[in-house]
Amino acid sequence: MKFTLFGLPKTGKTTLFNLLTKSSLETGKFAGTEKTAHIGRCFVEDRRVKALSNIFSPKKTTFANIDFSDLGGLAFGEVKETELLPHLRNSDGLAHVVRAFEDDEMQHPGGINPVRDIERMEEELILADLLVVESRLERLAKDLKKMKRPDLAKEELLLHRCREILSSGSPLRDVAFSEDEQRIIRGFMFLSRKPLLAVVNLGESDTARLHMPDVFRPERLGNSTNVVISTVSAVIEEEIGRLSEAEAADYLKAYGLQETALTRLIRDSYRLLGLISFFTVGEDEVRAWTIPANATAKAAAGAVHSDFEKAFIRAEVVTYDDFMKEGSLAACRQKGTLRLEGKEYIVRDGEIVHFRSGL
Ligand SMILES: Nc1nc2c(ncn2[C@@H]2O[C@H](COP(=O)(O)OP(=O)(O)OP(=O)(O)O)[C@@H](O)[C@H]2O)c(=O)[nH]1
Ligand SMILES: [Mg+2]
Repeated sequence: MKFTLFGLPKTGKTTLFNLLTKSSLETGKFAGTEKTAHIGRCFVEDRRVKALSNIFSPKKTTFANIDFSDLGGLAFGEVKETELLPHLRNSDGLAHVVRAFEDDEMQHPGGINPVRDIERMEEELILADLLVVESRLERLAKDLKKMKRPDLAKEELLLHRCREILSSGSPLRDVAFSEDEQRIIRGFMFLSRKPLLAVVNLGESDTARLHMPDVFRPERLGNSTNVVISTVSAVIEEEIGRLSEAEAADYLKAYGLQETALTRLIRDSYRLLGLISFFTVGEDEVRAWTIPANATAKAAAGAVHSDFEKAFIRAEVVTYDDFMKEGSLAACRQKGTLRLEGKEYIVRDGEIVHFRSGL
């Protein structure tokens, strides 16, 4: 699963990328914006995995992960034609990094105005998709003159519908397409159909607004669940990152926070992609696995190993909270909180699962 960080120049994309993926790419006020992309892996902080690891003392503890890529800054008007477009198209979700911090040494086009920037970037995504639709429709019209292929006619009809939506200024994100239509649509990798995370990068003294991301939600984005606004201050996160674990915990406590904005941001991206975690535990490894919400136990087994999916017999399942109450799988089995489930069972976030297979 991959998220792409993109946005106007000098909004803090690379700073955030470094924090998310523990990388050390160069950032700076005066560095030129390079038209390049970097990719890195981000581990999904999860206190539950840490707690399980404390109980099992396994040889290895593995967190879930999401990949992030960091693109060079894009000016308004550039998105539809940038050489970085394939990176945007190839990602599962888009993370638009929006500048809300002031800095006299770095100009921001039109002055700092995050709501306007989110809105304008949305227009850019819509426009980029509209151009794809137009050019495909032209091609289809030519082909359909030569031969009457029903599949092409169907595609044309569908693209006419997309054109209408996009030209009215709406994204494709929340449009309900049939399964058949979705198959056709998928190939176009439309930007305005991807889940959107607007990451508002706040100045270090702007901590009050860290708690109110929705003040940055433009009205025209409505209340789509496929758009999440997340606030962070990259500079504060950099400071926290320099502290020891104990100091960081004190810092959070002093501000009455449960977790850092960065941790929340990672969780927001996970949620936006419709992903959940389940855990496998043991002396060898405690591990979080990523599956789509609503995945069956059989599919979850497949995430661990394709052979488990094929030879699936049953899954033993217990919720994280029930497990923590008893402290061991044996005790949960005795209490009856460890359940036996079949292959159609829908695995829920935070469940500890043990697969029984015919291997
Ligand atoms: N004051 C302040 N400065 C920040 C913040 N986030 C980033 N910066 C600074 O802004 C400058 C640019 O940051 P980058 O992370 O390189 O920005 P970018 O969006 O990757 O820039 P381009 O790739 O050139 O578009 C650096 O000097 C950062 O330290 C912030 O939250 N507050
Ligand atoms: Mg950068």
